[in-house]
Amino acid sequence: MEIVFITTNKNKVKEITDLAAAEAKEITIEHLDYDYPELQLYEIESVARESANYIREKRAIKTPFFLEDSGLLIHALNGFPGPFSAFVFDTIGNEGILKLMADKRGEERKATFKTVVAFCESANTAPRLFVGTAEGKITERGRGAGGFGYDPIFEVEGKTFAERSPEEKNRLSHRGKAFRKLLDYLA
Ligand code: ITT
Repeated sequence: MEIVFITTNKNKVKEITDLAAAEAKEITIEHLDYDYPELQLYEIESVARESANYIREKRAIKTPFFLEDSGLLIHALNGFPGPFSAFVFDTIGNEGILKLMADKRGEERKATFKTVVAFCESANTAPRLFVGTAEGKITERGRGAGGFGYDPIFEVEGKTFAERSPEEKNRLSHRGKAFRKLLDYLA
């Protein structure tokens, strides 16, 4: 089975193709670098669903396809940056987040990384959503050279995602969990 993964983010493509190669040999991921207009909605689920609806209404893209929207939700900041994670990363970046968190200690540094995969079997079927979350905390400073985006400041079980191998990150990550739910559904 061949599925199209729509994203502009090459790091996501690498993680998803690694996962599919390791866990679902019968599935081939075909990457489509299509920059759909991403709506600024207040829930990551809504962003993923409406992006998939936009694409299926265009009817220009082969099915089945999926896309995903991810975001970092910092508990002490009431879920910020959440659905605005891409804009915040491009504007204030990890250094800006660390500054916002400067007076936060212990439990106050808790955060959730979330991925919502939206899968469309055909242009006529509504997107089906698969959610994956990773619970962690915001570090005091960036650590590690792997991964991408917020990985150096997001710590799970003692290490940041940027300090982990790609396999370890995929085992623990929001994206790994959401994508494995899609694989279970397809199986
Ligand atoms: P597409 O929408 O084209 O898929 P994007 O990079 O815009 O690509 P998102 O909106 O889902 O993707 O990402 C929101 C932000 O969160 C963006 O700055 C990413 O770099 C970052 N991000 C997403 N997944 C991440 C991960 O696993 N680890 C660290 N940062 C991540």
